Amino acid sequence: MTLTNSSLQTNGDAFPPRTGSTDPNLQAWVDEIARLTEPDAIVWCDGSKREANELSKLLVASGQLIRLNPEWRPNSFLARTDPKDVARVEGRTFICSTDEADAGPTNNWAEPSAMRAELRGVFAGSMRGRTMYIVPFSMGPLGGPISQLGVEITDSPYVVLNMGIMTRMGETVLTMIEAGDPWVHTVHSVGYPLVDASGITRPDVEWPCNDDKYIVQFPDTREVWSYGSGYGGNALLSKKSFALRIASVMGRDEGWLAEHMLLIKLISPEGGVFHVAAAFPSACGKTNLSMLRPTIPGWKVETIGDDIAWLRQGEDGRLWAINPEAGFFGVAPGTGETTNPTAVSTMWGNTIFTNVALRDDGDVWWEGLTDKAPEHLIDWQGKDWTPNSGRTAAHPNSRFTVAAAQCPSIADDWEAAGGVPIDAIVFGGRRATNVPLVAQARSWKHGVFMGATISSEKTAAADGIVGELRRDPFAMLPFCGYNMADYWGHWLKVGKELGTNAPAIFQVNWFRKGPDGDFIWPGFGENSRVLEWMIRRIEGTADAVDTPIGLLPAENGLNLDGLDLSKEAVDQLFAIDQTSWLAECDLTEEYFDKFGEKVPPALRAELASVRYHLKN
Ligand code: OXD
Ligand code: MN
Repeated sequence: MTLTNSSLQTNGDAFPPRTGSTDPNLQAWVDEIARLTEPDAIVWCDGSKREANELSKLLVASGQLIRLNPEWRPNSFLARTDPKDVARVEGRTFICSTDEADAGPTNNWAEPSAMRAELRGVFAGSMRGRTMYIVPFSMGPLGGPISQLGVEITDSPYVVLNMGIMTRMGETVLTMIEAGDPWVHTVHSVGYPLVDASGITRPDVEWPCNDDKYIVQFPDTREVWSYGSGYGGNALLSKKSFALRIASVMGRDEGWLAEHMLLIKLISPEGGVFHVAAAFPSACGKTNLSMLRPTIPGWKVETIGDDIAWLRQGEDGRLWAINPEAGFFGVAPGTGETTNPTAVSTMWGNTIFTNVALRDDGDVWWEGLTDKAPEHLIDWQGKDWTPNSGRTAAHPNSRFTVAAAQCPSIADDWEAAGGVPIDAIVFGGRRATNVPLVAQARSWKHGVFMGATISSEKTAAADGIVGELRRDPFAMLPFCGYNMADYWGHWLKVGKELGTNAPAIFQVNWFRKGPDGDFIWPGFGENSRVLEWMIRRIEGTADAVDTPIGLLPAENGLNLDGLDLSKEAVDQLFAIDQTSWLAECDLTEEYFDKFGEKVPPALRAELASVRYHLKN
């Protein structure tokens, strides 16, 4: 069965309420979790609009959601979290592979049976006084060849509402599971039971959570258990937990790739269509790039995904990709009328905002939405705020959850079941020094080396020594479900399979600074110039110069027409300083050494080649 609609939501009371499943495994699992967590009630979610409306009404009545003024923002809501539950908790995120070596030095590992015992302890009775929701979902278009199914059990109606936007959620998925499709098990509890073991009740709070948090992946059994947080990637288990951590392991075992990448379609002035997948660490403007408005005439960018891509070799031998998600869970601050007007239009309604500020007219605001802040707001913690308050009105990690289908730049075929063919893969970091605006990899292996060495300079003393490199290989550091060095090996293997069908690989850096400490490159819509160069390289119409670190645009190769950028500035954007690059190579060697024997020899060879060319 192939259905390609992003939303399974139907208007009416389309499905009679379920009391269970005919799939014995699913039913047994639900029974087991219910016995452990002792909820008051169990609801099987059908994904209908009626269900979403009822849940939002329930949350508004309990004070856990604020309905925004429907004149400005129809069917939209604001949630304010506990100040201790505002982001993903990497320190409490575990990869519980049977063998510790499979988690690798970049993940927290815990022995699976010991962790299961610990989880049984915290989950025991954790849903007392609450309703347990069974949320069936599909990652990717229903029935598509790259798609996968999952079920999340949660005691958070806020999570159910978000999952209804972020995934294809509902009854159809249950029928697919009952027809025998495989699925991933995920369990979530906010860890705030309303009744204790002796039967004493307590009232609910605006944002139930627990100081003790666990985000646990069991890659060998394809399971996720999350406890204590109701926030974002900690609680919407389809996203980082399934679509990256568990899916990366599925990809390793089955020969495909689950990546922290946006997906865009580029249309050239001649009508050529190209697809680009790009990996950037968190907070590097991924959503902005996925909705880019080119400044160069004749070019068009259409959105397919803003955060995650699943890539698999197609029957034609090329690499095809889908966005497994159905919505955006974007960072609000910095998303504004000038920086990303497309994202702002996407959120016209049907949006859940979390930890942004509330305007007096019942709409929302955050830093960067408009140049001028309103005179008065209620901040993300529910306190009065004015521009003189000396603190931000929205939390820096405040979010919007909105359906991708509402995005004005969404590509017509963004839900194509088989995905789109990938022409280029881009790796981006946030580097003040060394890394040029754009470089093309000489080969797939060189591209894997570029991905493995993505990094940013530490900027705050709290991060460590200022200027030291924070590594974020493939932008997957917190999201790779297995040993990072094995993951590099898997990428090399996929490249070998693709052979001459492999997409071109590029590295970009929008964040290089000049001697005055300012960013040299204007960024945003001007990044289209860099995309144009990549496409011209793929078409074979742009020249490049071979340098020790990759292929750079030839003199006048990058389209800078109409851009106020001096010759010195352009030179600084592409400067390769031998001394600092050799020093960086030493740091890369130290970094590789952390992974010991597992580092693929091909990557050590790439490092040796960069060093050799720098010296010769
Ligand atoms: C995200 C992240 O929330 O990468 O997407 O942190
Ligand atoms: Mn992300």
